[in-house]
Amino acid sequence: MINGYFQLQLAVNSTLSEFLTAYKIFDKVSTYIAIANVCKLYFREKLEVRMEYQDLRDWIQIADEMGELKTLKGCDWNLEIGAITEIAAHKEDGPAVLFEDIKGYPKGYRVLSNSLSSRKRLALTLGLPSGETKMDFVKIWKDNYKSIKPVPAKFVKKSALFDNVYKDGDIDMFKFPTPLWHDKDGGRYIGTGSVDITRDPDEGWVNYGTYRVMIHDKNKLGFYISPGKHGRIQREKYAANGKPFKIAMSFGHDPLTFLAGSIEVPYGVPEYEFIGGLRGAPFEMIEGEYSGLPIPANAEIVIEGDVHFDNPKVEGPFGEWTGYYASAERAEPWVEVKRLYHRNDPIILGSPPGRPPAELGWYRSYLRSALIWDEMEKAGVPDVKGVWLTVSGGSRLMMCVSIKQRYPGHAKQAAVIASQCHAGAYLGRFVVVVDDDIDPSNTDDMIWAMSTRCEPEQDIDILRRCWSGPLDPVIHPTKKGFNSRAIIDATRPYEWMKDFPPVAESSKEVLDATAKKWGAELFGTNGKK
Ligand SMILES: Cc1cc2nc3c(=O)[nH]c(=O)nc-3n(C[C@H](O)[C@H](O)[C@H](O)COP(=O)(O)O)c2cc1C
Ligand SMILES: [Mn+2]
Repeated sequence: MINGYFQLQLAVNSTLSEFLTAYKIFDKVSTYIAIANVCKLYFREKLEVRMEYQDLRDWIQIADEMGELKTLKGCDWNLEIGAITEIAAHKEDGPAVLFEDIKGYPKGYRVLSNSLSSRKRLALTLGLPSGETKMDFVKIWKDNYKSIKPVPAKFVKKSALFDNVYKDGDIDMFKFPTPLWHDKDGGRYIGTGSVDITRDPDEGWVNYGTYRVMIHDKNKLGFYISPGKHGRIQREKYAANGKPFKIAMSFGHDPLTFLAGSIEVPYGVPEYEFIGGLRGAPFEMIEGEYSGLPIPANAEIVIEGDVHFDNPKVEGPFGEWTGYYASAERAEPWVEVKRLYHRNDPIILGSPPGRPPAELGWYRSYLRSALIWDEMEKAGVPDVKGVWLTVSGGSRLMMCVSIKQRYPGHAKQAAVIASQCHAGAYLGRFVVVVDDDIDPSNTDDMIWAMSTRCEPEQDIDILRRCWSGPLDPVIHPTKKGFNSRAIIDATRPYEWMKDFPPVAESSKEVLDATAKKWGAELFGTNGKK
C-alpha cells in the first residue's frame, strides 16, 4: 500500500502520467483508487470538510489514513498503557495510540488514547481546517463557535451497542482492559474520555458530562463531579428530593462526544444538541431500557444503573490536570450497575489527566483560548491579536494575550479582562500581555518579551482573592477556594513605544525569502515550524 502523504507529494509535484509511471499503476481500478486517495487527503488538508465519521471506528480509520495514529499490540493494562499514553501526550502533535491484543484480554478488546492531542486530529474531529499555525486554529474555532446553534437529537431503533447485553448478576465491569493509568491512582478508571448521562429532575433536560469513573467491583462504579458542574447540580437535586436517581455512562464513542462532554456547554443545553449544531445534523440516540436516558447510538460500551447516596465509597486519588493529586480521596456516591451493553470488539476511549503536557491540555488550549478571545472582544477590548493558554499550565494557569496597543492603559485593560472573563477566571495564575509582534503560542517569544519589555516594579500587579478550588496544588488544604493572579505587562511602555530600541533581527521579507531558498537544505522543510 502506497503511503498516502507520499502519494500526495507525488501528485502535487508531478504530472499525472509521471505519477502513474512512478508507481507502474496500469490497471484502471488501482489507478482510480490511488487518485481518489490523493484527492481525499488533499481536500481534507486544504478545505473545510464537515464530519466524515459516524462513529469511533470511522474516526480511527481516518486518523490512521492521515498518519495520525499508532497501533501497539501486546501492552499491559497495568501501568504500561498509561505510561505510553503519557509519553505520546508529552510530545507536541504526538500520535493517537490504539492498543490492541491487551495482555489478559480477548483479542478484539481495545483502548484508544490521545485522540485529541494533535491539531490535525482536533480539526478532523470538529470538521474544520487545521490552519498553518496554532493561532490560525484558535481563530478558526473562535469564528465557528459563534455560529453553533443547538440542533435537536434524533432517536433511532437499532444500534450495534446491543450486540452484547448483560443484566444485574451477569455484569462484570472487569471484562474490559481498563487501564491502571498511574501508579498512585486509587483504582482502575474506565471513565476518562467518557460521559456521564443524567437528567435534571426538575427541569427535565439531559446533561452529558466528562466526570471520571472508577471501578469499585464487578457491578459498582465510583464517580467524581466537582462542585458547580452540571451533573453535580442535578445530583444534588436528587439527593435533596429523595427521588430515585438513574444514570447512564458511555465509556467509548467518537471523540466529538467526549469533547462536548468536557467543555463548557452552557447550563440547560444538552451537549448532544451542541454536537448536532457542530455536525450540522441531529445526533443519533437510543433510549436506555432501564433508565429511559438517551444513549449515543454510536457508543461502544454503555452502562445504566442506580446512584446510591448511602454508604458512600472512597473515590480517588486520581491524577489531575494540574499534574498533581490535589483533591486526594473522599467518600462519594456510587453507581450500582443494572445493565451493561457493548459492541463486539469494544473500544474504551481513554484520556487520563496528569502532569502536563497531557491530551486535555492540548485540545482545551485551542478551544478555551478562542473563548477568552471572544469574551475579550465582547467586553470591548479592541485589537486583540491572539490568546494562548500554555499547555504546560494545564491550559488554565498561564495565559498570554497579544494586542496592538492603541492607548494608555490598553494593556492593563486587556490583562484584567482576560484574567476575569468567564472562560479565563477559574484557577488561573499568570496573565502576560505582549505586543502584536509576539506570537502568544510561542513560549520563547513570550519569555523574551517578559524578559525585555517588563520592568517588574512597574509592570506586575497582583489581583487577590480570585476564583480557585480544591484542585489548586499550591493553596494549603485548609485555605482552598481563593487564589491570586499576577498580571504581567510585557508590552513596550506605551508612552515611549516609538523610541523603544529596535529589534535586532533580519526583516520578515528577508527571513521569508531566505527560508524559501535555503530552508529545505538546512532542515528538510520550508524552514518554518
Ligand atoms: C479527561 C477529563 C477528565 C475530567 N474529569 C473530571 C472529573 O472527574 N470531575 C469533574 O467535575 N470534571 C472533570 N472534567 C472537567 C469537566 O468535564 C468539564 O468541566 C465539563 O465542562 C463538565 O461538563 P458540564 O459543563 O456539563 O458540567 C474532566 C475533563 C477532562 C477533559
Ligand atoms: Mn453541561
